Order: sequence, then structure tokens, then C-alpha cells
Amino acid sequence: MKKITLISGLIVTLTSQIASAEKDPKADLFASLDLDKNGALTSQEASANKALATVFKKLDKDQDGVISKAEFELFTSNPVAH
Ligand SMILES: [Ca+2]
Repeated sequence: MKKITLISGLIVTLTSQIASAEKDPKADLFASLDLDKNGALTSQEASANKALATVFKKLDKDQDGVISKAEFELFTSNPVAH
């Protein structure tokens, strides 16, 4: 039993190392804010991030009330432009 625990622990460690190596911090932030995982941020979801909440209306280019991944990426790729 101890051996299995050790191996599964090792697998978890390896998996998390691979995951962190491939981590895209922007995608990560978006995913962490997108609580219902529908691929868009509502103003309520965005309010968890103060900087994002501040520019929410500017980011919502098509004014549909949510920030899509594309709109979010515009913000993260060039935050000073807003
Ligand atoms: Ca939008």
C-alpha cells in the first residue's frame, strides 16, 4: 500500500510539473475568473479582479455584457492601451 501511495504521489508531482511548464498565465487567470466555465466573464466574475473590474466596460468591445476570451486577451496583451 505504501508503494502505491508513493507512486501516485510521484505521478501527481510529475503531472503538476508538466502542467506548470505549459502554463499560460493569461489563460490561467481567465480560467480562474470564469467561475461557470462558459468561456466568458460576466461583470460579476470580473469583479473578483480589481484591475479587470475597473476596465470591464472598456474591454467589452461588442457591449454584450460579458468579456470573451478574445476581449480578455486584448486586455492582457496590451493593458496600457486601455
Ligand atoms: Ca463582450
